[in-house]
Amino acid sequence: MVQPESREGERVQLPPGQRVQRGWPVTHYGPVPRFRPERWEFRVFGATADGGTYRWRHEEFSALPHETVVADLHCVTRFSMLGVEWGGVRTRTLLGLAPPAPEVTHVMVWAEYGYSANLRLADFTADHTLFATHRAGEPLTAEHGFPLRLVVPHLYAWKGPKWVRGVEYMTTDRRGFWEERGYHNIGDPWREQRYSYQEEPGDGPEP
Ligand SMILES: Nc1nc2c(c(=O)[nH]1)N[C@H]1C(S)=C(S)[C@@H](COP(=O)(O)O)O[C@H]1N2
Ligand SMILES: [Mo]
Repeated sequence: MVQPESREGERVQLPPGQRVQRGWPVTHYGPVPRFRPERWEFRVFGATADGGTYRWRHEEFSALPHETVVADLHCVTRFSMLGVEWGGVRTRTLLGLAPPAPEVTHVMVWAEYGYSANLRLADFTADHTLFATHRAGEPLTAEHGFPLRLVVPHLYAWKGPKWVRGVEYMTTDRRGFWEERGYHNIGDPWREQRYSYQEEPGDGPEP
């Protein structure tokens, strides 16, 4: 295997225009929310198969099957972190517990203060996509998204809301927070899909 920090490794593992970041910077818009366990709930709503809304309190969510995923993180501001170990609940697990209606094509992932990110259903349900509660075996810190953040390793990291509170199943696409503010609707770092002006027909919702 190629050493991750060698030049060769960077060429192989880094999407175009990215560089490796050592340490773990904090990147987000707005303040860090305070976690209030008695008020916290995780909600799956919108076009569910049975039309109902699913809710988990914090202790219920914490009891869901826990898995580990090792993945890279690519921020659109051009830094990447390689080989981050995340622990949490895979989106596939959640999908099994809260099945979407057959017409669902996209999801909106919602976080505290109304932050949101839209994803194609296939990106949301990718094998390595998970709701992370831990990093390298330790609970997330407040500024990194405690108690819960979404990790979508194959897309730019703005597609993974920190302080996530719910998922909306959608039957059409709709732009999320950064997608409304000039960022690419899909956000694939390997194709360098950074900005909305790069979108091609079919990449985003009809204007
Ligand atoms: N709620 C929320 N989640 C967010 C953001 C944000 O502004 N708000 N920024 C995203 C961006 S652009 C990045 S690069 C990652 C950064 O995660 P980190 O601060 O843990 O490194 O969080 C993502 N999740
Ligand atoms: Mo980012």
